[in-house]
Amino acid sequence: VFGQGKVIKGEYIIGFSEHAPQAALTNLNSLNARPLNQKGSLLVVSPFNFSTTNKESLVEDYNPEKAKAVCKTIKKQLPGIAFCEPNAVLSAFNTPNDTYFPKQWGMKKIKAEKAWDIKTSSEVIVAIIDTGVDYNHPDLAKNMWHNPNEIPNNGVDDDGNGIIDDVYGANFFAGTGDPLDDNSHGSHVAGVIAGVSNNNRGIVGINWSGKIMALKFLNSFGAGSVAGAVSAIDYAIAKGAKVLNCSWGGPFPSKALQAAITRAEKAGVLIVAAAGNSGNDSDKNPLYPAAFKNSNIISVAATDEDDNLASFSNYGTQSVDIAAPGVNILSTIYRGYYYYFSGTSMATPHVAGAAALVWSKYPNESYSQIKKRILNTADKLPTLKGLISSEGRLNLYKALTQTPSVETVPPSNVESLNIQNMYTLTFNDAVKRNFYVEYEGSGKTDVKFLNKAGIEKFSCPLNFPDSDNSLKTAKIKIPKFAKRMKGVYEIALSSFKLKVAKPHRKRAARRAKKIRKKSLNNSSKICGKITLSLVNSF
Ligand SMILES: [Ca+2]
Ligand SMILES: [Ca+2]
Ligand SMILES: [Ca+2]
Repeated sequence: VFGQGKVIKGEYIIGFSEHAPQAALTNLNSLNARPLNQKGSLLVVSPFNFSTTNKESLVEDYNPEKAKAVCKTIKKQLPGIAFCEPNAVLSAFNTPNDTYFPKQWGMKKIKAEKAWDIKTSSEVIVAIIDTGVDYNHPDLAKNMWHNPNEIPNNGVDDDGNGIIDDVYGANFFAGTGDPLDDNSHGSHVAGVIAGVSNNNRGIVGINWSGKIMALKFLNSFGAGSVAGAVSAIDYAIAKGAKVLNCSWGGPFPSKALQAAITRAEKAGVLIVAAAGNSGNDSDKNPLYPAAFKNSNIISVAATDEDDNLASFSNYGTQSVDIAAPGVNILSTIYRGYYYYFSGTSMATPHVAGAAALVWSKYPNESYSQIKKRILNTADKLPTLKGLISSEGRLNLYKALTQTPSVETVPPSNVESLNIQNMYTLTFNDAVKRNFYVEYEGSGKTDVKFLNKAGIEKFSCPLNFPDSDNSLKTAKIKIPKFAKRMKGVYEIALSSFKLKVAKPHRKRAARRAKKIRKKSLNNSSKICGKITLSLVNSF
């Protein structure tokens, strides 16, 4: 019972592995259920008086025995159930702190000023899934996202998504289109990500201008449910958000929540999640969504002004990725005010804001490339050694300017990867994929896909159009039939030419020799830097 948290009384979430059979849909009414979501193969419903109210009296301790019994009853009436679980309670991870400091120390710590010499604005939509956002705040209003197909305040659901007048986002706690913050937590997060800057007032956000989508599912006490979080995540995906800030969580390993995270993963969306404020090892006492294994999650711990892990911050070499400033952070709160908050909730938007700024600089990259840029350029700190996987604290300037080498973090489904011309890829599933090559220099090549026996299955042309010194990304134009392939493949770059501006080093020459030896067509000179990365389609 312990460690599984609290649940909403009488509410259950049911998932179907296939589209819900008609019989099940008919039975929804008799169970007093409503569809929560219908995406792809998953239909989630919440039977038994689904309620958007969330008073303390409606919450109870999770009781596995009771849940098991209720789910057994539900399964009898609904065929085709993949899972059944209680609608678990999720909570904001903040620790309000009443000590004032004269400045935003966190921005200095992550080298934001140097980063702002290069880039200050982002076009990437960041969804703040939280207590809402004070969209009237003078330091936030200008940076709010606007739903392009919804006419404000006309009482009509213009874009036909089931929510009336959802202009800045939506409210999945009250079931309306108005995500106005009634707590401050979400507004504080919003200010760190994209507080309006250079306007002679208040604070500066990591993005001086940006697009904040406000999705409220936590109530005025900072509490909400999995059902609300799932709706918010699906809204964000549907409306084109690329980064989701999740400064909340809970101990219940919800399948419905993870399914929503997986839908985001498939849509190429990055989730930045707070590790939690219990001061625990999250590897042993996981909090979700931060501790889910999905490749699109960055889990964030909090550090203080002296680069120590905050006393309240969770850690974990398996489940926590990076640290960011999270103690005495000054930002916007509701009703137009400012205040200092502490928590992994405050560290998380530093990373989400960084992701938006970096992604705006490299708009053709995948979430995994952006994640890699952020994690691999973090400042390694002795205070974080052995505590979190990157052992580092966010460095915005380095994330924006440095390109991490590919050897350190190969894409998860690539079996082996080296900066030569041969790559072995294992595709265990038939998911649609795109391929990108990173390169310096310019030239042309053919990318050949070989099967295990070394027989060429197909070949794709690849152009490297630029000739300056910076790292570029080129998409490999893969024939349609090959986008959903299964099995083990080798990839070869043949007829490969690359002009390199820098003088050749010994290593590059050695590498070139090796590549020539292995190449299918060794007529060309090979040098320069080539990395291949595999990403899911988006
Ligand atoms: Ca609408
Ligand atoms: Ca409208
Ligand atoms: Ca300002």
